[in-house]
Amino acid sequence: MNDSISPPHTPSVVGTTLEAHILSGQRGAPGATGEFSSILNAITLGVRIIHSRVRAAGLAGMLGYTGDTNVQGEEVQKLDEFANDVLCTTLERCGRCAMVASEELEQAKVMNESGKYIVCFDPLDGSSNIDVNISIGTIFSILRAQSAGGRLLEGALQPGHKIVAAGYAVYGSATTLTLSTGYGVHGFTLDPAVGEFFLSHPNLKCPERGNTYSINEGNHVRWEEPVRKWNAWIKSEDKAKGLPYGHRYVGSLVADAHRTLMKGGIFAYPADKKSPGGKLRLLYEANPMGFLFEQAGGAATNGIDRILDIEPKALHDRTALVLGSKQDVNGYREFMLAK
Ligand code: P6P
Repeated sequence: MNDSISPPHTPSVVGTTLEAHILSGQRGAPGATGEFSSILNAITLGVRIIHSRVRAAGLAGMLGYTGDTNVQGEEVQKLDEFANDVLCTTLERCGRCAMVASEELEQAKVMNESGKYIVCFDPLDGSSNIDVNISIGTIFSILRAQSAGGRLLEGALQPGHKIVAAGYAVYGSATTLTLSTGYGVHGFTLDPAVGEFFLSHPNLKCPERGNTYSINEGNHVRWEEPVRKWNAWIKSEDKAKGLPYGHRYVGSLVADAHRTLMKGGIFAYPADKKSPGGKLRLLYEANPMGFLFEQAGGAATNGIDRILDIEPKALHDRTALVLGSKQDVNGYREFMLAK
């Protein structure tokens, strides 16, 4: 794909749609068959359908629990199920998707064995916030399907550095889509009157350093000593070092990550006594966010190691996750390595 993913910005009565942005990346890509664009369009159609249902959830009686539980052992809210079904359907119908892996599916789902791409997604992240009208979202990543003779040689269990595209939607005061296809990060905002995403934040960059930290302080008693020392440091008074940082925590990864990407600072969900392997999912949350933060000039680790280098062992692996400005993520890492 060419370097300038977005067409040159010329003032126009019509903004740059997501489709035009994707196609501009497509144009000039050697051997581009449009499969990639078709997959991205299937995902964004799914996001627009989920958007409409999330907006009307209160009226549509979609709030509340189905009474089922997902592979994570969490009660599945109706909207989780709906969002998962929508994305599986739009990706199956586009006919170009080899396989999907979802936080809501115990196993990966083979779709079109001749497809070139695999899509991993968390269909509705932050679902515990649905009933209280706090921002929730959809997180996805796209990997290449290595297949020979129609058999998928390599499934979704690929390290994050193999991701070719990733993004997340935030269903908040506006519905936004933050996307990277490997050439920087670009933000789109849905115009609900038109049903189109328009480029609103080209070339998003995560500041080198921020002044906000985001962590669930309610887990303090469960943290290991290095995390507690970092936490005490970031709240200490030291004007010369720009301390203390302000604290923000929504409890919805897409919201906390989006704010951190836009304004800088650090988000951390460390492993703790309750979640010794970490709480967040490697394939559906950490990897796509790690790809996006690195594309925006930020960093993503498990506290010490680069998230995108972690070799997944199983579809529902969990991990500690630290996202944010390079300086802030490196500062956290120094506490984790200190003897
Ligand atoms: P806690 C939401 O359930 C989620 O998976 C992420 O979106 C969010 O960052 C995290 O869990 C919040 O977890 O334990 O702070 O409520």
